[in-house]
Amino acid sequence: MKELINNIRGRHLKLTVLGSGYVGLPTAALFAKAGFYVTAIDKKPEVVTAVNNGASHINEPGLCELVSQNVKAGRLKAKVNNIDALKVEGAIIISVQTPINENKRPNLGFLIRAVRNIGKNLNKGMLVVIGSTIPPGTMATKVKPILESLSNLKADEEFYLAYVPERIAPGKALKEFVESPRLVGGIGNNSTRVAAELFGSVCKKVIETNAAVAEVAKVAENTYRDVNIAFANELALLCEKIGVDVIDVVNLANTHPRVNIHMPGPGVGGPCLPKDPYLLINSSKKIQNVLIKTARRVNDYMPKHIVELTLSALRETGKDIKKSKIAILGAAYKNNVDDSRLSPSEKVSDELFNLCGEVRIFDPCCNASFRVKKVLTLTEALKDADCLVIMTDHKEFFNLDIQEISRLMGVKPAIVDGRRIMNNKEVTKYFFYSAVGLGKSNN
Ligand code: SAJ
Repeated sequence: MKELINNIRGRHLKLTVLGSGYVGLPTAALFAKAGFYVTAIDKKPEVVTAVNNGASHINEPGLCELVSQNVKAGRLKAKVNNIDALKVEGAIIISVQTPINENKRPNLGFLIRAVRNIGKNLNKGMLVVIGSTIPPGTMATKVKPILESLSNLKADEEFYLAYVPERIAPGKALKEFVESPRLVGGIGNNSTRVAAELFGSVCKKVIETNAAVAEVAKVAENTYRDVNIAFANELALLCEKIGVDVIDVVNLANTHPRVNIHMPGPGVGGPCLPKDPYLLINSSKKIQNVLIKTARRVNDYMPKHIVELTLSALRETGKDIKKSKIAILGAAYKNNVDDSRLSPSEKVSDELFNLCGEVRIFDPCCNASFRVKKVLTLTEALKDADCLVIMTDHKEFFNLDIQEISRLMGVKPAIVDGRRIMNNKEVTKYFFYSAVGLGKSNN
């Protein structure tokens, strides 16, 4: 253990990061920046080629520069995933995807395959870190026994094993990797110590715990956010019926020192929040998990609500739905990212595509267009459109020129604001305006 810690302190430790995606590549690049010799492994040859050419396949602020600098300095290289690439020494951080299947059950196939391959090549004194989000209990019941039985080595004594969940949000990955306190949960005290030493060389603050607690804490964080957003969304639906604006309500309620209601919106997307609550509840079949499941249902309903608001806006403005032209702003699952994974915009685009005459989508950050027509400018999106549907709050969509938009759109234009980025008073002068949580006042 002393030798491993000295190797970390002296930056002699060889580090491998398995999975070079949204989390793995920033991880590899930041450890290389801290002075380690890092090999990033990925199953996609094009990702490996890009990294070895000093580029990043992910659009993350600062990442391309960081990859380029460290490849040039000889501290970062990439390899295609195969059994030879996994014959590693030093430490390995596993950052592969852990999705859910159609039945909302965790699919740990990628992780277990990786753990098996590492187990077959594990050497005495190595550190194995799991960074992927996992269902509670996975370290003790799956990862540890697989590694021990395939290597014939004892965890926490002959090799070290820790769960160190990531906490980075796309768009702020590099900053959050360094600045967010990092949970380090070893399978035993030695493993916690060694992993804390490694992550402490890049992260400003590490919090030592054990693997079992870290597993639950990680999925609890994302489930808390999902449940909070579901509450905001349900409040929004209520405010529409009551006749008040949910934004006023949330802002006022949040002046209470112990209240922090999140923002309602057109649904919850991305690679984590729609999935992680299921990783948490799948860990026990004995409990009904009514709250967490209901929150998921509320958030999953929101894209449907946006479609209903759109259809009702078209009716109110006297349009024939089947002939109507719709302009959708935003394909990304959240603001200022190019990521469309599980984006609520996909569900809205698909439904409107089935119901309306023509649907176009414009997103200055993200290439996805789902089943609908992608346009490259706002003007193209708006031309003669009957309804503008705002799905993502990219900075480019703030301060739109309302008069110019109304001039470009068809007669009696409508706006459905899923992100509450429009100024209610100004927009209603030119448009039929409806928005998530905006109740029409009776007084
Ligand atoms: N959203 C709302 N209202 C809000 C906040 C978010 O509707 O008030 C929506 C967003 O528009 C988006 C979805 O929720 O569609 C998820 O966005 P997000 O910003 O909450 O989260 P992610 O998926 O980008 O990143 C989350 C983060 N977790 C928490 O904030 C607790 C991040 O720190 C994690 O590292 C990441 O999940 C992960 O990988 O687990």
